[in-house]
Amino acid sequence: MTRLFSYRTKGSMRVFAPFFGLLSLLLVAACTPSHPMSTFDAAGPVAADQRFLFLFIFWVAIAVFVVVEGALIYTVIRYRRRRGQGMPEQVHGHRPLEIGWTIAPALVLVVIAVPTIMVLLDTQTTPEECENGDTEKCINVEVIGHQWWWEFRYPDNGGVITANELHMPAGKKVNFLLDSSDVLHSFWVPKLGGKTDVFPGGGNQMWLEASQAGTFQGQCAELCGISHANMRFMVMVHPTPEIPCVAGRHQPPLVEASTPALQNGCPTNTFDEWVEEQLAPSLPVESEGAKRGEALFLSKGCVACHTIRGNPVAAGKIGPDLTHFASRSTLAAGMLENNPQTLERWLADPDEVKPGNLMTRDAPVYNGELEPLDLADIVELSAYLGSLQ
Ligand code: HEC
Ligand SMILES: [Cu+2]
Repeated sequence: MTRLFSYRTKGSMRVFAPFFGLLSLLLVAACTPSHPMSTFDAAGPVAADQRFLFLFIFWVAIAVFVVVEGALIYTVIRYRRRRGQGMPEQVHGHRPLEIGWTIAPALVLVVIAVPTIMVLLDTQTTPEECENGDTEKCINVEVIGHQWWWEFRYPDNGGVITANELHMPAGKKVNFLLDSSDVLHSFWVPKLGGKTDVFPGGGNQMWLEASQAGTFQGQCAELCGISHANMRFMVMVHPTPEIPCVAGRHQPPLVEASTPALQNGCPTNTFDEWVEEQLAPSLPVESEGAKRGEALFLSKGCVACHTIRGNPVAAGKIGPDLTHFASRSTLAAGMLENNPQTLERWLADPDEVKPGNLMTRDAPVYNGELEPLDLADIVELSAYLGSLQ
């Protein structure tokens, strides 16, 4: 008897083991402690409204499922064929039922439509404060998608231009004017709100507000070419007196170490201080190595694509603005933490970091039109760019 029992258990285990394995794999996949891309971890009113809509519709759908499946199962059992039964009565049409199952789904749709339209109207239109130019309550930021990096311009803040790091104050609305320099992209910061397409020619708009200070991860959400998956960005939400940094809440998604600008994943200065720093011209270059790097930046063709304000020759618009490059925490649209080692790695072979990037394709030192950079060039260029605080 015991033998038979244990034999049986083994047999059924053999059948079920793969299912249990798969189930536990799925469960383990749910354990992401930092979940930087989770739309359920809403950190602002837009994300919270959208999460509410998702959950609301989810539960309405569950209710519909239970009622429909319940009716189905009840009918199948109650009216099943019984022994000795002849052909059941044949009927055609049933007006009250038909009216019922037309009105009921329409009501369900109305119940879903009302909150959906309310949230849509609220999140898809430019907030009044932004249209009035009330910069105490709302700032405008122009977002320009490029293959495969992001440009951010701050017309309400003296015209600051940065790349790959979006800065915003906590607790204030930020209205985004979306434009693309090449193909379709999509602007997405999962914890702050849903994605919006970015068209060449512009025209799309969305707003977000962060109710926590800290760092959030953004990502292009529209397949835009070979390095689409590497088109990320960081959102730095600066603390305010009302919304200070909360220690330990944020795990910086892309930056491991703390930098002077970032402690425990939270910006150390206020948004206005950051703007002031960005508006200031870069400090004059001091060390010999950095000076040689500055000369290389001109002679190696970098100036054709990169702007460094204060340097009249460096006014290129094709690549990211590098004016205060050293103040940025990440490099190459969130691919690497920004430090001298990673910068040298990027300059030695950008394609190794970011396959297909347009700097490798078009910059003369990488595409063979000019002598490639040697190790000394790379170290000096890195010293120069690293001095652009
Ligand atoms: C043909 C235009 C072009 C030239 C010339 C060029 N770059 Fe770039 N550069 C780019 C583009 C485009 C990117 C963005 C790449 C990406 O992230 O996909 C970039 C990115 C960078 C970045 C990273 C910026 C950031 O914010 O992440 C640095 C640093 C940089 N380039 C330095 C240089 C240096 C130094 C030279 C000269 C040796 C140079 N570039 C020449 C187009 C160019
Ligand atoms: Cu993309």
